[in-house]
Amino acid sequence: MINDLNQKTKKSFYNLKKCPGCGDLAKIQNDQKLCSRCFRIVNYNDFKRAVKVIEPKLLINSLGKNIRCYFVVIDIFNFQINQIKKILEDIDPKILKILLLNKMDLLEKSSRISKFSNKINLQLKMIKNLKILPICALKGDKHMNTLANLIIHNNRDSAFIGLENAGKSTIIKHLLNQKNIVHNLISSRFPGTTSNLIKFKINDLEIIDTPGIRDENSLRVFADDPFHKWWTFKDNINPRIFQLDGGQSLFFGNLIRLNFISGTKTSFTIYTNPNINVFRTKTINAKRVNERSKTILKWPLQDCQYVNDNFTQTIVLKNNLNKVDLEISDIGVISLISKGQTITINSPLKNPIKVRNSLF
Ligand SMILES: Nc1nc2c(ncn2[C@@H]2O[C@H](COP(=O)(O)OP(=O)(O)OP(=O)(O)O)[C@@H](O)[C@H]2O)c(=O)[nH]1
Ligand SMILES: [Mg+2]
Repeated sequence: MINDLNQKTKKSFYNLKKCPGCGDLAKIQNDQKLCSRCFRIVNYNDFKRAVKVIEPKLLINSLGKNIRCYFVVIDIFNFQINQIKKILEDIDPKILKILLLNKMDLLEKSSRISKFSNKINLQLKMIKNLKILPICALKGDKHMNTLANLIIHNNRDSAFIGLENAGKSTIIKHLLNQKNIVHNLISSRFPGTTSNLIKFKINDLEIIDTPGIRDENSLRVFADDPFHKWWTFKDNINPRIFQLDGGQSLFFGNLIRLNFISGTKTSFTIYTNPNINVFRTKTINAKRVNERSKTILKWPLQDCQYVNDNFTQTIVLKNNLNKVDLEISDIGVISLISKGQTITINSPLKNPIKVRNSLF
């Protein structure tokens, strides 16, 4: 009898339903709108990462045949071009794809926007049915209005896909707010906020938010919890320039170290999170640097005094004087002129850095 009563009370107290914040099937208290995970993100800025890892191809297949347009969202300072190319290639070539270059507000000069989108267009010219649109979801700008018009004008059911934290949910929230559509969708600075598909209707068109694709080269996964709040930021990224000679190293906090092994004096232009401390030292002193800079190096790994030397990636650049970018997931981009230099990178991952033709 008591057991029966307990079960009845439990049943009426909790209901298993799809959380409108993250899309997860979760136990939600009857007097609450969100699951406990979303509630904690919204109210306490406290986060538990979803454990599911999503394969891009499986995600695209799971969206069904009704989708006639894919919005592929990227954070302009946090993507690797080959990874995006691969996602775009996984989509049926006959279907329209719109690449949304999000977080344009982080560029220090708005005049650079068209240069950036033209260059990315050139690098993705082999992808059929692709359009490119720079946007800033957070501030909403004329490009966001173009996006809203595009959705209505296209008259196609659409899905937003992309890496974790690229801004998919922020974009959809903005579109829903613009149309005065009531919703409880959440976005946050933590990667993996959305954990399942969430469907909305805008003017009878279906719009789907999806969980982010996890980046296999993500360096942020190694950061200790208290430092996650430093990872996203709302300031412009002002490039930091370092002139390096062979035999010098650059630390990015205590997470990675770039060593300039050989080559002529080179200018390294670094586009990275303003919270990341970048500093230079002689490579031979690199291991001792923690003695001098204990406080600088206590980020973003609490108990690690200097960059872990477990893995060393070696990059030998071509001697063709082209401008190239080193893409470093979760850290940003380093631009330099390719003059046959040899560079090594120490980090907790085997091969975290990829080289592309420069977008800057
Ligand atoms: N500076 C800037 N930040 C943005 C912009 N759009 C989104 N963000 C921030 O990026 C972070 C991630 O946004 P979300 O919308 O949750 O990203 P998501 O792609 O839905 O992430 P997942 O659900 O994890 O896949 C949040 O801190 C947003 O405030 C933008 O245009 N500019
Ligand atoms: Mg999301």
